[in-house]
Amino acid sequence: MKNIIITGASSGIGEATARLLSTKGYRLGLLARSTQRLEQLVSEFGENAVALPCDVTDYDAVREVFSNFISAHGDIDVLINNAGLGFFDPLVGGKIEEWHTMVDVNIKGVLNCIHVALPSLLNVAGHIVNLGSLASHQVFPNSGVYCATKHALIAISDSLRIELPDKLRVTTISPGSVDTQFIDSTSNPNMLLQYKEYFAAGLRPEWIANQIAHAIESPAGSVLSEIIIRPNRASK
Ligand code: NJP
Repeated sequence: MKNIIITGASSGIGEATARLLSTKGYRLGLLARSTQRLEQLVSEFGENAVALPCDVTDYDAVREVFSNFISAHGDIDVLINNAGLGFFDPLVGGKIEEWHTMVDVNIKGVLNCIHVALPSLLNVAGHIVNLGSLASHQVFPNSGVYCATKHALIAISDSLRIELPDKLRVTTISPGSVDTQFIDSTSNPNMLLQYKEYFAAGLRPEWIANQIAHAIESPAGSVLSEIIIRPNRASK
């Protein structure tokens, strides 16, 4: 049975991925800060899912939940770095706390999980799936810092792939807008008004989950290094 840790499993893309993978017989470690929500999902999925309540920005906490998981269940076969957030705002007048939070969660949080999981992943020639974005490839207005954090994920994914060929598989999934709670973090009311419907009319989280499962289940001698999935409309 493959062991898969999904960060940001309490809602949106992470939850949809957990739902799909739980039907496929994997053992899941579900990581997020919302302990209660994780417990609900675990009780729904049954004995092959465990809750890993944790903030990805807290390195010691990440180390503790990962090492507990490995002690109980063995090495990590797949790490899905999905936890992330974005605050929409123009750079002028942007809130420094929000900029710092995006860097802390989207970059440092991912690095914390990779640093802790890498030795275990390398024991089993495992797989890292990083949740990038169209904003990993393109810069959009009102989301400059978010775009910077998602550009960083491409560099992190590529450097893992370059340094560890045939020891690790690395996939970056880059979606356009997806209908999740993601946009609700935005504190600027004008931005919320501008983007709310736009995200609601975007991709379904289940469609991203399908691509993640497809990447994980691709033949071991191959790697889907980059998957870009866009809403089929003029603006993304
Ligand atoms: O968003 P949402 P998505 N420590 O808000 C968790 C990327 N993406 O599913 O801690 C640990 O439903 C949070 O859990 P909790 C996006 O950048 C999205 O859309 O309990 N976990 C929740 O489970 C992100 O990387 C769109 O609050 C933390 C999850 O993260 C990924 O997709 C487009 C945490 C967020 O779930 C999933 O986002 C795109 C922390 N410190 C890329 N902070 C889109 N939706 O349009 C947050 O291109 N979480």
